[in-house]
Amino acid sequence: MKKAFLTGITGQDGSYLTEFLLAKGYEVHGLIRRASTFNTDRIDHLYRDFHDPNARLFLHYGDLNVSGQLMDLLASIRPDEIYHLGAQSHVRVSFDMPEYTADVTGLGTLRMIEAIRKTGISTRFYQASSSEMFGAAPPPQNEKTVFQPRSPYAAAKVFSYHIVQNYRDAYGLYLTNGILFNHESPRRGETFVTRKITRAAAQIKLGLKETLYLGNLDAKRDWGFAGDFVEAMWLMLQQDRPDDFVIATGETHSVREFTQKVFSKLDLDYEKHVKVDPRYFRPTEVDVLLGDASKAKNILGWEPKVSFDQLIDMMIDSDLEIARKEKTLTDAGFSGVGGERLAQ
Ligand code: NAP
Ligand code: G4F
Repeated sequence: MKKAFLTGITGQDGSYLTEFLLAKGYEVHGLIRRASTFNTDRIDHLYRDFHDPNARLFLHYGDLNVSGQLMDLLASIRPDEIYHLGAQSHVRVSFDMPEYTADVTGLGTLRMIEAIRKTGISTRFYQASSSEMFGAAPPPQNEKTVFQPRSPYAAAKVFSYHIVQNYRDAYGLYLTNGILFNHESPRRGETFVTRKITRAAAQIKLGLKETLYLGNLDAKRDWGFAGDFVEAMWLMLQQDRPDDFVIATGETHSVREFTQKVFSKLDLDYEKHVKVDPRYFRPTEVDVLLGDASKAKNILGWEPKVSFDQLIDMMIDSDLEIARKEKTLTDAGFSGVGGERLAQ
């Protein structure tokens, strides 16, 4: 039985990848941070009590800013494949917490690959690189496009990308960069724009909320489905030699277009409910991301399966279900829908 070790297992991608690997027969180990409340919602449906002899999913406490423990975990688990997904992954937040972002999102990668080098284990490593690294580079972007990072998050990811390449060349380790364009799902964090929109639109539809505050509506992104993208991560580690791949849909849409589509699918007029609040603007913005994933198509045989419209429908359906439950509770006087906590 192959063993995989995932950082970021509690995140959006971690949950889809865990499902995928368990279905392929892997034993899966995941790094989680200790929190005062459980933060395993996205993987709870996959978890079996570890006393069960058939359990194949195991969680371990740790943090990307503590290197010794990462080393101990790798030495004891000895995974065949490592998927390094853990990161402070919010671009807007990286302007509020630049040093923390550089530490976790940048140095965290170095700590992981140093742990591989120092323990001497034989393993394959996937680095969650990002289209955000392209920044101001004109579209379409591919593996040959020169990075022009526009945020502390992007700068940290560029560091990780290069240190992965350097360790590959210097020490002959199997380390791969997947440069993934934005990918979304019903499990997307609620402060990323797509989920923020589908979540609020569903609440507005059910009368739980009146207004959605957004930032820059003109930014364009190449949005795919997270479930499709995790398959590409796995395919990358099945190749004979490590390499770097762009994963994208090859379509781009503006935040305005996404918003309008979501609201109109719910028979709502977005102009009546959406207000622009400059607090959501970023000090520097990435205007257009549009990926060219032809290398992945040729070498990995990877192509996206879920279309832009199907992705939106999937997210609306799920958020309507959540909003219906909230309405039941609100009508019974148990809770209300809270307001915005921070500008994200
Ligand atoms: P996500 O939902 O924000 O998940 C991030 C994960 O990292 C969570 O499990 C989080 O744990 C963990 N984490 C954060 N800080 C940590 C720390 N100090 N120590 C250990 N774990 C830590 O992100 P995602 O959307 O799944 O993305 C996965 C990876 O791909 C990230 O590296 C992201 O930057 C990158 N990426 C994402 C996209 C995209 O569109 N989704 C595109 C390109 C690249 P908690 O649950 O405890 O917070
Ligand atoms: O959904 P977003 O926050 O995603 P962003 O910044 O593109 O980053 C995501 O994708 C990257 C891949 O390119 C990942 F590496 C990263 O980890 C993350 O998953 O914002 C998308 C766009 C931006 O241009 C932003 O300015 O939407 C715009 N936007 C407009 N109003 C907003 C809002 N973004 C957020 N989060 N909240 C708003 O109210």
